[in-house]
Amino acid sequence: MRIFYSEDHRLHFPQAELSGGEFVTPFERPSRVEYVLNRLKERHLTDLHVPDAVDMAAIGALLDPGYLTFLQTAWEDWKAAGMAGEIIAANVPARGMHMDRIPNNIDGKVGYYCHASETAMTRGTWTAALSSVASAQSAQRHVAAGADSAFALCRPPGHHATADQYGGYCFINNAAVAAQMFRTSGASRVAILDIDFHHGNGTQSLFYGRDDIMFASLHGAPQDAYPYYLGYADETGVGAGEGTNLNYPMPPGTGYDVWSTALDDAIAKIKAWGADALVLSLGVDAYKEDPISFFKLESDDFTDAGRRIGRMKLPTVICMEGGYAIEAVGINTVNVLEGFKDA
Ligand code: Q9C
Ligand code: ZN
Repeated sequence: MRIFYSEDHRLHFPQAELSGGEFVTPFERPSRVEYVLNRLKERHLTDLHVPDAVDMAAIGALLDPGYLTFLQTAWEDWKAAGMAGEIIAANVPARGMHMDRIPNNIDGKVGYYCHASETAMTRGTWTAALSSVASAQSAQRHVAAGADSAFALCRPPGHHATADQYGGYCFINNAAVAAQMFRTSGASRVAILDIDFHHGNGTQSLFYGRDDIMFASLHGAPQDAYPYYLGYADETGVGAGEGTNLNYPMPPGTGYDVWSTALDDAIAKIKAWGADALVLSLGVDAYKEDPISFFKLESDDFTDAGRRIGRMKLPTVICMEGGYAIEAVGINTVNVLEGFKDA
């Protein structure tokens, strides 16, 4: 399996994440990737490739141009305004306020384009986010050209990012861009399966009204887990997209029995719908030791999950999302890839 990966992810490493009322070292940190790379090497998965140059047009086809300009210029504007620290949203347009008027002031702009203030931006965030989506794009092109699968070792992750908002450690929705590129390269029906612990609110929102891209997500129930305000089971799509959004929210303490039943249901529905390509949003934060999540998957369960997904026998792009029990992130991620390959 070809693996796409860029060192430029290192350029995104804010000093701080707002967590529990204090600033901590971000859970989403560069060393996560080191653990995955080391484990890939241990398991002789060494077909590593630097991604091709980013295809901005393919990103612009899906995301808001004003948002992309904002991401590109935010650091410069923030510094020009005399801000001493990293970019952190301190205000957002809340209930009863204008949702569609973009402030000129950078502090106002940041809140307009952000939905969760735990996520800081720093000097290299834009370059890192572009390198991450470039890996997803190269993986998609490789699969569209005939490979069974490819792994994009994306960092920063993407599934919480919408057309015009960052948050949840995500800036550009890598999996969504890959799915849209599958449509452009000839697939009629593309499914995105999201097994990250957190609901993929960004991916859901991007395709909610569309019948050509199905989204299925297994995640911590929004009553109990970030992103809190989306991810309920009754969110099934709208208009033409009705029936092509599948949410499997699950409560604290959920283990592999219940989780794998949801996975099998999602897989059966994707197959029945007739997907001809798959994008897997691969977070491994459903692991029992994850510091910010509450499912109880064991490392071996990830191998089994990979096998079940591999049995779909669909051309598949696998995009890295979350996973914060850093010592185990490599093992769990590679377990999914190995299960997938051996299916
Ligand atoms: N005190 C992904 O897994 N909330 N994003 C963190 C920590 C945000 C997770 C709370 C979690 C975002 C890609
Ligand atoms: Zn997650």
